[in-house]
Amino acid sequence: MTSLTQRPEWKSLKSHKETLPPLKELNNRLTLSNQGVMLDYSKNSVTEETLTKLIALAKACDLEDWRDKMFSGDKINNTEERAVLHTALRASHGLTPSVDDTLARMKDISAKIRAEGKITDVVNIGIGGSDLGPHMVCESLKHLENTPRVHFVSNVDGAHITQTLKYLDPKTTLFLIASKTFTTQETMTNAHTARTWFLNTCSEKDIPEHFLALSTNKDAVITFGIPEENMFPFKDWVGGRYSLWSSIGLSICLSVGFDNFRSLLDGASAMDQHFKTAPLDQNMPVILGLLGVWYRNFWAAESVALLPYAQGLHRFPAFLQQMDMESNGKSVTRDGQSVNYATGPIIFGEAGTNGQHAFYQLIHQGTSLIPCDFILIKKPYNGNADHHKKLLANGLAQADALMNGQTLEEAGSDPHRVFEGNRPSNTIVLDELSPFHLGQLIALYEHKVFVQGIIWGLNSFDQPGVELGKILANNILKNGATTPLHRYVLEN
Ligand code: G6Q
Repeated sequence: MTSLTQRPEWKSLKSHKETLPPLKELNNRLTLSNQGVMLDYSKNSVTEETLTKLIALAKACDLEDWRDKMFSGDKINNTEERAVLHTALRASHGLTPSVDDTLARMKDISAKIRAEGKITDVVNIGIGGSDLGPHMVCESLKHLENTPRVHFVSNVDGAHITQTLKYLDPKTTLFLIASKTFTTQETMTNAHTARTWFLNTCSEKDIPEHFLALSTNKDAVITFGIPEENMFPFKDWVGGRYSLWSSIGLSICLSVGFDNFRSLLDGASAMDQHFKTAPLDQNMPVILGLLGVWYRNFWAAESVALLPYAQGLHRFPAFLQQMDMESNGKSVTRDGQSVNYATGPIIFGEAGTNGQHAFYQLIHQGTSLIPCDFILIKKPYNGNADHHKKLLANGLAQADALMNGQTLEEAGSDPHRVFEGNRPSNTIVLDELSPFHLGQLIALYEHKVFVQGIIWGLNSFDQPGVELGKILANNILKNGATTPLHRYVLEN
């Protein structure tokens, strides 16, 4: 395989960059849309020619071929020898019988629990992919009718579970032990603590009514004491950070009802269809991904700010941090060769307008180029039109300010008030914060990350970088302190 930086398409982008006029002189009008999700990418340092060259790079990297391999279940996660088929979880009914069966069970149990009203609180115990996705979605859809209440416990810090359980009643609490492997230290520790707390008031025979397992590991679930009929399985081709679409999403069904969960899946499926069928130059995830490569590799941008102007989406940056950084934070290619180019950027963000009063200073006037994604919701979802207008005006204004800046003259000759401008951003607009549009948004970013992984030649579906620390933590637990710092911290 030709090395990425040796490709003529790469070299041509490099020289092309030097010929570009400043962003604020470009007057781009670039938009794409799909079923109520609109991407405005006008405020980017690109011309039609840049986009053509980026598409040529994608073609040279066989993007379409890799995309088709993913959808058809080839084992593209080569280091773990697994297919990558989260898209099959949200495809229309009848495609995969095991998926349909689990979905039917999720529908039944969520309808029953919501109708009976005996369970007031659901506690999802999971971490990483078994926490971030469902947590983010439940927060995003809080404006819908959401009973029972859902809580998420992830950290092994005992404070997390203790503070969560403090005001709960074991008799009306349902625990979801969400773990693909059912061996994760944090989750199993919290699950055992939850069980002990529960048994202080209730008895073993009550466990089936209060503990469900969302997992692939039947033996471990049964050993823990949860009967098989309380287990909601999924397959090994569902990666942790792509698992909210599987039974790991049961907290979502319980919180907002199965119909809304189905609508979330349908939205993601609509974006899958778009990704699969739209020509590359009209394909939202492809364009977003290529713009990311453009800034990361040709403008040396080290980070990307994700700025949702919606309080509901306040966990979206955290969710996407895992999605992007765990997938593409790698420095060897699929075949184990070291890369000589930059790969995944640092993702950070905060719900607008809070971020404006915190770190936007650096984005506007700092010395780093930080491409931004603004996410706006057209329709107020909180019933308060006045607040919503202000929210949207702020988001739009920030993007304008980043691009246009403020000259010394406009700043009244005060150099502290000069904004150089020419700072790029995308604006993604959802018609509403509905489950369908949220599903589309999540899938849009999943595929964006996929596109970038393909260009960089990475396996975006493993996460070996998180293993070493886990092993060392277990060694410390087993062998005790071995360095002065260990002793200082561990020995009282
Ligand atoms: C995600 C990762 C990781 C995983 C957690 C939890 O892609 O694989 O974040 O989700 O480590 O794993 P379990 O679900 O197995 O507990």
